[in-house]
Amino acid sequence: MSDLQTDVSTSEDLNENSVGANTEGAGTEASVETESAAEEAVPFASAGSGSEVSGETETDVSAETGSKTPVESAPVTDDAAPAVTEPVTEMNIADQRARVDSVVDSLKQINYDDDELKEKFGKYLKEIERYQSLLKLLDIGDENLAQKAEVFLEICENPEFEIAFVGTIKTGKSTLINALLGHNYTPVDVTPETAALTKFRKSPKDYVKVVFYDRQEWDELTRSKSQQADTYDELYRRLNAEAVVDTWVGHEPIMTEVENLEIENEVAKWTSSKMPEHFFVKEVDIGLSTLPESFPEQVLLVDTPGLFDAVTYRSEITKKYIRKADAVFFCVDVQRTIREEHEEIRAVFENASDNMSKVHIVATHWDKLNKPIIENWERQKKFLVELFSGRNFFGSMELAQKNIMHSSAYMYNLLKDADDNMDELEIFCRMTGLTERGASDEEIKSVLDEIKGYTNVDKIREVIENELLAKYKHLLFYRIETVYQDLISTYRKGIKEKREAYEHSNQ
Ligand SMILES: Nc1nc2c(ncn2[C@@H]2O[C@H](COP(=O)(O)OP(=O)(O)O)[C@@H](O)[C@H]2O)c(=O)[nH]1
Ligand SMILES: [Mg+2]
Repeated sequence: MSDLQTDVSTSEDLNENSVGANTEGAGTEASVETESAAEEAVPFASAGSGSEVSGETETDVSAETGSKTPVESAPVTDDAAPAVTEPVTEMNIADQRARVDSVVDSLKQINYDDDELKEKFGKYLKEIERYQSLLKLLDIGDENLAQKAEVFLEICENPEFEIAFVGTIKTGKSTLINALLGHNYTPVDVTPETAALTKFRKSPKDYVKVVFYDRQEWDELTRSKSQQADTYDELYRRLNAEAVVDTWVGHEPIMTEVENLEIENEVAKWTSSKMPEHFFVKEVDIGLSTLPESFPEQVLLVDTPGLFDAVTYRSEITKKYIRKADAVFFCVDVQRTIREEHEEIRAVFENASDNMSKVHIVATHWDKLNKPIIENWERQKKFLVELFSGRNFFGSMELAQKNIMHSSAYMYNLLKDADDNMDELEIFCRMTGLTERGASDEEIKSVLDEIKGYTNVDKIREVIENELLAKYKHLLFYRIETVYQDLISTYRKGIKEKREAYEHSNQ
């Protein structure tokens, strides 16, 4: 991995006494476990109000375009279809067709509690069925079509709006999510071996649900281990994980209702690299009763495992996930970005080509810059804006300027228990010139609000509230629409090719 960033101070330049120099591993110590912290936290207090959301929905549904698909243009020719042009065997065709049929069948089973969604999907379903019958008449089928139908099905089954936090391991994704949620629900500073997707959602009751790999996924994962997976292998041996592989691989998901303040312990039970179980956990789903009423239940905040895992299958899960996320907060270390990250960021933008503004780049560990407040963030931001304003990224300086943000979730969390963290806060204040050397606790306390503003966490929460939560239905429908249109155009293409082949053979 090569450091592309040369513009700002490296960690060696940092003052020995700087906060950054001694925070590595300090996250867990700083974790907030007291009741008062949970009470104090007001996560997403002003999340998009219900009325706003339904307002969005109305306009959005009227933007319906699915029904305009000109089915008439498709040739409902006679049944006797000649041999298929693609190199697909008859078995294959039957197979694909059965898959798409089962997609359509499953679509019919879905119970939507939202009338508008129901109506919209009802229309889509009819359209897809029409195409399906055409395909049957014309004897058409291919892998591509089946895949697209499955993508569509997946979204229909789970019309959820997912906000993914992604990045290299230890860039502070978990710390940031905890800060945004106002409490430490997941352990930070986990080793790279802990590699489960963690999803947070609003729920009437607090719960932790653990999902395990199935046998096929597990076999693929094991096969995908790269040469660098020594640490993984060693830990696997040390924890004697092989002894429990048959217990957990393919195990039914385990759902446990817990007290809100017990969530972190429950999650650690399954994801801590001290336990053999963590190897087999694919996903952790956390329900939070503490999110405000206005936080839509269909919106998920998702903490993803590090992107560059020696177990390729695990990074692949993350990458796939990012590509389908509705919004992405890509966390990079404020001091350096690496080439692999750039490539992944580019891939994120490729997938967001319909709406680049759904992507945010968060430069974490802002407090570790030598002079974060005074000058280095401005310089670093300029560097990042130039790097990511090009065609493959934000596409404009304005959007890059707006969507590249810094954060210091670690400092933000320290502030919640300021009394217990005066020493570290004093170092930060001195380093940044907020207070003089030897400042009293009172003086330090007088600048805590200022520091909170600098950590930028409230700003990031505001962005989530105003740009995502308030508009999620609109954005979600848009995605469904896009996938649907893609599926329909694949149907049409298949039919067109068939017609051409048919006409050709009749000439
Ligand atoms: N100084 C500082 N440390 C941070 C910051 N964010 C996270 N950390 C620390 O970086 C380490 C990794 O953080 P974590 O959230 O587990 O990273 P993840 O692997 O991306 O989820 C922990 O020790 C955190 O306390 C930050 O903004 N500033
Ligand atoms: Mg993490």
